[in-house]
Amino acid sequence: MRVLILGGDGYLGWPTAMALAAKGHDVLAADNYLRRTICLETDSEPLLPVPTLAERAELFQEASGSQVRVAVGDCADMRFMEWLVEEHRPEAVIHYAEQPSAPYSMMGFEQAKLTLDNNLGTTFNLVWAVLRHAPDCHIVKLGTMGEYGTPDIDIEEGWLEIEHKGRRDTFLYPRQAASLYHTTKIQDTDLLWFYVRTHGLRVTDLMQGPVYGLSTDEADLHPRLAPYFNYDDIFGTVVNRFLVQAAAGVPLTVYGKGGQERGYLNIKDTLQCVELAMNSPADKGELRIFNQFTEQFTVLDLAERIQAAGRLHSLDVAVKSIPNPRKEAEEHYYNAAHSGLLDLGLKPHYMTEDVLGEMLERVLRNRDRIDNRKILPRVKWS
Ligand code: USQ
Repeated sequence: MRVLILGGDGYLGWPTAMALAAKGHDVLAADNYLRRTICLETDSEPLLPVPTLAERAELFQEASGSQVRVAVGDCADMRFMEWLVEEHRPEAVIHYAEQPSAPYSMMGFEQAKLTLDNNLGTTFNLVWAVLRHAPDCHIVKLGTMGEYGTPDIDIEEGWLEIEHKGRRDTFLYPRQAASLYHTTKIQDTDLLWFYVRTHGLRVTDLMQGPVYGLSTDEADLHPRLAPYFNYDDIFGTVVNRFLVQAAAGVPLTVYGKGGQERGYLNIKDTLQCVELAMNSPADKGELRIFNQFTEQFTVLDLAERIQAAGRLHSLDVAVKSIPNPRKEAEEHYYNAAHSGLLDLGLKPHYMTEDVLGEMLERVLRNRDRIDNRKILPRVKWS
């Protein structure tokens, strides 16, 4: 398939590009290096240095014999987006090109505005570029479980049937996010749903939970092909942060009571899910929604698991509750459906002690790169 990956330099974008190219797809990966820019601005550089897209593509070709074509530009600029779609005529677009950090989006006006303009601008441009130049193309959009928030009822996969005054209808599941970033994802879904209804687009919206991991089949081919592994408070997701904290001998930073429950997945499963969605496209005029995670944990569950993985390496890992910089429920009901991707054939990589132990070993080998100043939260929600 001809596949266009927007946000092809990111934590998930680059591993996806390699995985699809290795399977024989014709992959073009586009990115404007926004994450690199924000990492520099906020002093949030990743644990392992990340070569440029052109260097990564060259390294990958040498290591695997497969090719990823790369393009550097801004998808929020319609001229660039139209060029990408006209040039590549994709059969599938994987859309990761968003500012993905909840804390960054809550820093202040400038950061909130950038997040809003970038995320909605890119999705809007993609809709129009596809309508004009590749109307049959399947858009696979990365959404987030955070769109649903933490309601006191079961979370369904995207849709909810409502009975009201004796009549029934089906609507998008109610969404109420806890950051401006997550709110832009809700708005993305609404935009896509509008153009699916009115213009017959075919879209899959993947509601993904927090991802962990730095090993994929292709990333493991060469140390410099590793994903963008952040452990700071802006871009680091909680499991990756805790592993680095364990390696650094710093107490794990549990925000508040630690009862915040989410659905998590291994980066290897992100790659599987995207490919499964791509290989069985949504119909024209269909917005298909999957909840993309494999296991639910509270923050305290995660801390305990990482303590146990630490013991494998003779590390005495401490856990410390610190005041929660976010506004979020710290104890709540959470039960989210997630059978759609399993039905398509997803074979989960679960968070076993061995998986965490291997990650910790890799982090320990790079322990001298850890900058302890990046660990404590710097952004408060208000
Ligand atoms: N947390 C801690 N301690 C930490 C870091 C986080 O207790 O040191 C807590 C947070 O308060 C939150 C949970 O762990 O309750 C998850 O936080 P996170 O930073 O791993 O994830 P989040 O900010 O929600 O965002 C990440 C990605 C985002 C993606 C989202 C999926 O950055 O792009 O959309 O995970 S979800 O959380 O399901 O919305």
